[in-house]
Amino acid sequence: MITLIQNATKYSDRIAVKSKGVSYTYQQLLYISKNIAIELLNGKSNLNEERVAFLVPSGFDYVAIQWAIWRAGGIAVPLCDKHPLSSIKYIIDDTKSSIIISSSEFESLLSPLRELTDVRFLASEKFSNKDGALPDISSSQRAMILYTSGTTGNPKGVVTTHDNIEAQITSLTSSWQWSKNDYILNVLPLHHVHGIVNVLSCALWSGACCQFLPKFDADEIFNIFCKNEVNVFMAVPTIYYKLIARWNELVVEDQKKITEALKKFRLMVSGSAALPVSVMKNWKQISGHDLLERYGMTEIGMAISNPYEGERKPGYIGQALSGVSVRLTDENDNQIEMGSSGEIQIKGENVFKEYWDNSEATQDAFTLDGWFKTGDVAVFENGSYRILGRNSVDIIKSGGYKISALEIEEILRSYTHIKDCAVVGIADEEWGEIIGASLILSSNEFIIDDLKSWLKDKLPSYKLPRKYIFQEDLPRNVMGKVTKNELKKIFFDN
Ligand code: MCA
Ligand code: AMP
Repeated sequence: MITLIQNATKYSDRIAVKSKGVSYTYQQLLYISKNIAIELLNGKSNLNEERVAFLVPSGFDYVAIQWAIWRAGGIAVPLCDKHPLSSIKYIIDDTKSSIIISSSEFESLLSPLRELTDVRFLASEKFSNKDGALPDISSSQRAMILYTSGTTGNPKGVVTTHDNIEAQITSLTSSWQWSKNDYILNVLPLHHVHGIVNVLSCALWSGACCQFLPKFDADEIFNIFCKNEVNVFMAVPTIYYKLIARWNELVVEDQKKITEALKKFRLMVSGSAALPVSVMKNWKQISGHDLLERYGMTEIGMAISNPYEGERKPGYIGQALSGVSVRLTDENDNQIEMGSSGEIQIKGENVFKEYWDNSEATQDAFTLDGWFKTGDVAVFENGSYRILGRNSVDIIKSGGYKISALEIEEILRSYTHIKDCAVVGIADEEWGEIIGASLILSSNEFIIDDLKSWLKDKLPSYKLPRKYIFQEDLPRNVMGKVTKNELKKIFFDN
């Protein structure tokens, strides 16, 4: 049984979702998702974990399709509308999706995929009312695959079961005191845990309302806030940075109106990347709120959080969430002494089941006694965890997105005039990090604008390098390995 969906029957007349100015009740969500589920089943009694990829804008259709896939026994594979076709095709091939659902605006983007045999293509606008029975779904069944960048090779599919997702939801709804009277604005992309679990699913679990804004727009967000309906907001630090910058540009009268609305909020959360202390302070001045910073990862949902009640310490991520076990370890996976720094390792029902079709990566991700190795390094001091960095310089966090330097390097090296390259994250106030690429050219016919337009078909906008330098050779150690920390300094000085 999928408790999230079962729960909805308790709230039938309440508003579940608002999108494009239309309100949908829980009853409508249940009715429409059932119709779609029956269409997906197409005469079968259960999809039995078939993968269903879907590309629709964030809004009611997204939620109805996600629930329909779950109700039909499928695994939901949300695609990202910012991805070029090559990234989308990679996910569809990797998951061996048997059904692709898309809305009309993505029809032409996806049209080259129509040559794939054994895949049913469905248009999200064309679902009709159908009668039929839905299968019983076991909560241990696989529910979702989200793609995440790693330190090796291509992005990996993170598989969570309904039990995993439920554990992630209940830990947050209890810790942050969600209730049916809450109303959240969802401005986050819906192919990551932050937007899917922390915002959408926690709201629907609680009988609350989730309003969608498909494209980030600071003015539009402030307009919605000033209607005094929204009382919970969650975003990445870059979004708070952008909201602060926009607020500072407004006339005093508009600033006051926004501040008055924000002061009435119940909760404002920041996560997915380190929250700069300056952003926390500036937002407090504007909104009166101490942002609640928490720490999570695609593989584990949320693990550590500042308290809902009690002091939210700037620069700290807080304490273990309920139901989540956290420890810090040395390089041999031994728990370290209090006050020393070590890798964050996690255990609990919240932790994912496996990397899709990649048992080797799954095995490598866990210790022998079953702890998930996050790769993040932290220290526990004065009752709170503080993140110090990551084990790998090859992981970049930009705008809240996790990006693999190696993935970008591999693509750059396949460009005609590039002999070698190295990619690093460069510290940036607004984006957390921006992507820097050092290029070693193999010919003087290289034109940077040609490279930039070539890359647009290969990478989503958030993975594009923003700074380029050109070198005769990359900085290397005696073993010949590129010294990325040195390269970071070179970018910094340029
Ligand atoms: C876009 N631009 C950038 C970047 N992205 N510049 C530098 N670095 C970047 N990463 C530039 C574009 O080129 C463009 O420039 C301008 O910014 C606007 O681009 P656009 O694509 O329209 O960006 P946006 O819509 O304003 O997006 C910014 C954003 C977005 C809203 C902060 O990045 C976002 O939604 N981030 C959230 C990601 C997220 O949810 N992560 C959670 C995953 P020009 O105007 O010059 O052309 S982590 C997770 O789920 C775990 C579990 C967790 O802990 O939460
Ligand atoms: P993702 O794999 O996209 O889910 O990103 C997870 C990563 O985001 C974590 O491994 C951390 O490196 C980073 N992260 C998430 N929340 C925070 C936070 N509050 N402070 C610092 N880093 C964070």
